[in-house]
Amino acid sequence: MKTPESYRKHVIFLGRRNAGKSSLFNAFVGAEIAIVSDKPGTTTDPVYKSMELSPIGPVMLVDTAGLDDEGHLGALRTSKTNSVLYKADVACLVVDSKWTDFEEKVVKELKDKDIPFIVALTKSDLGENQKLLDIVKSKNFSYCVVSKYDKESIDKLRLAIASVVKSDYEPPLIEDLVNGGDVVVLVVPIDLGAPKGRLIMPQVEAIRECLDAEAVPVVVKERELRWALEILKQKPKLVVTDSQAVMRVVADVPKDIPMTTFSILEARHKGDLLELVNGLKAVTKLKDGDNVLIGEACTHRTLVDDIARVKIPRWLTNFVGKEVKFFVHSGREYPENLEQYKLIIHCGGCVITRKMMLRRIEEAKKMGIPIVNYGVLISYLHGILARVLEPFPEAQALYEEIENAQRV
Ligand SMILES: Nc1nc2c(ncn2[C@@H]2O[C@H](COP(=O)(O)OP(=O)(O)OP(=O)(O)O)[C@@H](O)[C@H]2O)c(=O)[nH]1
Ligand code: SF4
Ligand SMILES: [Mg+2]
Repeated sequence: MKTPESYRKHVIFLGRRNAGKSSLFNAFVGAEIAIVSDKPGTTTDPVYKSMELSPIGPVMLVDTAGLDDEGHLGALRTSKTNSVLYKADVACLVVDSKWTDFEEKVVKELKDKDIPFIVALTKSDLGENQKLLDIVKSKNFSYCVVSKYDKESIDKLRLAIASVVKSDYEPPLIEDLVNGGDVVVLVVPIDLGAPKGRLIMPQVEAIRECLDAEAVPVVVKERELRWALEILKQKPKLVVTDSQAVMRVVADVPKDIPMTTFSILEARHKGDLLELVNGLKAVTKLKDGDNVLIGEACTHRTLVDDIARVKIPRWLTNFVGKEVKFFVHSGREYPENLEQYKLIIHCGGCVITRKMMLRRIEEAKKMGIPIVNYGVLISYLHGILARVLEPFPEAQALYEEIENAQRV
C-alpha cells in the first residue's frame, strides 16, 4: 500500500529565486520533475514528489516558488511558500551566491516555526565561494556544499537532511492503553458517511496497534455492541467508538468499562489533548455575533447533515443559546486573519501529520485563540466528556477544573 501523505516527513526546498532549488530537488529525486530555467521565478506553485529517504523512510519532497529580497522581504509571511512551511518537518535553504537579510529572515521564520534546516551551498561546480562558506560556518548552521552535477554531493545532502529530521515522540493511538490478552471493543458505524468497502485510517491503525500490543480487538457496528458485550466472556479493557455514535454507545457500555472515542485518541496521537480540552474554556464565554472558525484539513465531499456545516453549528448554538457566526475553512493551508475568531473548532486532521496539527494548535495559541477539536467538543456538548476522558486522567482533571471554575 502507498504510504499516505500524512505519514511522510515533509522536506521543503526554499530560497531566493534562481538559487537552484528545482535543480537540487530534481537531483535529489533522481528525475526531472520540476522545471529548471535560468529565468528567475520559474517555479510558481509548490511541486511535490514522494520518495524513500534512508534512514527516515517515506518522505514527501516539496520544491517551492523562489522568494527574494527585491521588494519581497515581507512576502514570505503571506506567500504560498509560507503556507508550505506549515507542512515542513525539515527545510533545505538553498543559497547560491550571497547571504543577505533575506536569508536571515528565512532562518528566523524557520526557527520561529521550530523547523530544523540545512543550508545547501549550491552551484559549487562554478567555483568555491569562501566568503559564503565562512558566514554559514560562523553561524553554526548545518550545511552542505553541493552541485546538481556532482552526484556524490547530492548523496551527502540526502544524509545530512536525514540526520537533521527530528525524531519527535509521537504518542501512540491506543497501544499504551492496552496490554497483551486485553479485549478491546472498537465501535465502527457503517453509515452513509463511511467510505465504501474499507475502514478509515484511525480505525485501521487502532486494530493494528491492538495486534501489536497482543491484545484482542473486537470490531462491531453500534447496533451489535450490546450483543457483543453480552457474549464476550472477558470484560473489555476499553471500548472505543466513533464520535458520531457516542451517545448510543455511552448508553450501552456498563459504567465499569472505560470508554473513549477515536477522536479523543486522535487528539492525543495527532495533536495536544490538554490544549484541545483547555480550549473549552471559551465555549461558555461566546457572545452574540462572535465569529467561530471550523477548520477542516481536507476538502472532502460534504454530506446533507454535514458535521462541520450543520451538526456542530446546531449543537453549539443550542448549547450556548447565542447567535454565533460560523465560518468553515477546508484545505491544507491554514487560513489567514485568525485574530477575528473567538474559537477554533478543528477536525481530527487525519490527512495531515502530527507536526502540521501541532503547528496549527501552536499558531492559535500564539494568537491567544482557544482551539478545540470535533471529538472533544461533541462529547462536551453532549455532557459525556468526563466519561470519554477516563483513560486520560490528566485531561480529565483539567476538564473538571474548567467545569468547577465555570460553576463558581
Ligand atoms: N552550474 C550550475 N548551475 C546550476 C546549478 N543548479 C542550478 N543551476 C542553474 O541555475 C539556474 C536556476 O536553476 P533552478 O533550479 O531553476 O532555480 P530555482 O531556484 O528553482 O529558481 P526559481 O524556480 O525561479 O525560483 C538554471 O539555469 C540552472 O541550470 C548547479 O549546481 N550548477
Ligand atoms: S478529519 Fe479532517 S482531514 Fe480527516 S477527513 Fe475529516 S475533515 Fe478531512
Ligand atoms: Mg524553481
